[in-house]
Amino acid sequence: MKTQNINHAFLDGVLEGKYPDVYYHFGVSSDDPILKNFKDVKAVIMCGSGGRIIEFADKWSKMNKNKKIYALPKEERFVTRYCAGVLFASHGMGMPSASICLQELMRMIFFLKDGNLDEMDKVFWARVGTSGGVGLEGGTVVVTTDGLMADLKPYRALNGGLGEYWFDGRFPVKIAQDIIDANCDSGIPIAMGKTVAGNEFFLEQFRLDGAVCMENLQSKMNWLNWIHKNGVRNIEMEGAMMAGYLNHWGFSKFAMICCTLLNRLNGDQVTATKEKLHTYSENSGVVLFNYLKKTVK
Ligand code: R2B
Ligand code: URA
Repeated sequence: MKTQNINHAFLDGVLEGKYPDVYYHFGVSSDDPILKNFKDVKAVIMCGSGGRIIEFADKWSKMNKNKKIYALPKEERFVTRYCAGVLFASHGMGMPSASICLQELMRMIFFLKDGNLDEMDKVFWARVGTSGGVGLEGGTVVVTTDGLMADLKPYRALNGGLGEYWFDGRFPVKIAQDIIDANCDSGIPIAMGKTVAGNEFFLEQFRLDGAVCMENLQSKMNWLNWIHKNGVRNIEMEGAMMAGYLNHWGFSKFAMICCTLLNRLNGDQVTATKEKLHTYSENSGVVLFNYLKKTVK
């Protein structure tokens, strides 16, 4: 791994057996025997919805000779499945929720790989999700190159002195390109580009259809045109944090694959039919699995 901002002060004691690590939101601790089955994990796949995680794990099991699917018992926060080297976990909506999921999963990977940096770095991370397209019609899949906040700066969080920690929002471009290459025959429209993570579906995505609306058509279009001009191709709610935290530890293999549900240059409401929305979200799953089957053996 390139950098090593790993929280050794806490995590080394877990490896030394001084105390277990409690992955509270997943309902397990590092000393739970179920985790022994996850040791061979090669990829961690996250998406917003728990139902989708169950579908992904079923699909992956079918692609791998019906290998056994393990479930973590607590599902009121995140739904988790493990099958054939892949850990699937839902993260809910938005960075506050997804950051809890990601932090506990990073700690879990550290424990599962005994803190071995080379083994940890072999793990591939992905978020698969939905998004609003910027200049792209619904159904296009965007593979992200940079995860930015609505001001086109990377993810930040307040520090103890109430200044800010800044994180690196870049996604490894080689992985993004490999994902696109693995899908050149899929027939699915795919684009590569920057992605904005809004801290809100309505306000920080500058919609005019929220219960609370602070924008007008002109300020919304100014923002959309500005981000488009700067290479942003879609808007979602987690990617800037995800890249920031994975870069912080120095992971080198991660990606975000999001289908677009609408073109935000043409409106705010998600009006596609249920069938269309299903196809759109299937698209991002197909793009992921075409890559996984080539890389996770
Ligand atoms: C995409 O879709 C969700 C909001 O509808 C959010 O989690 C995201 O990033
Ligand atoms: N998810 C988002 O966060 N924004 C959209 O416009 C669509 C899906």
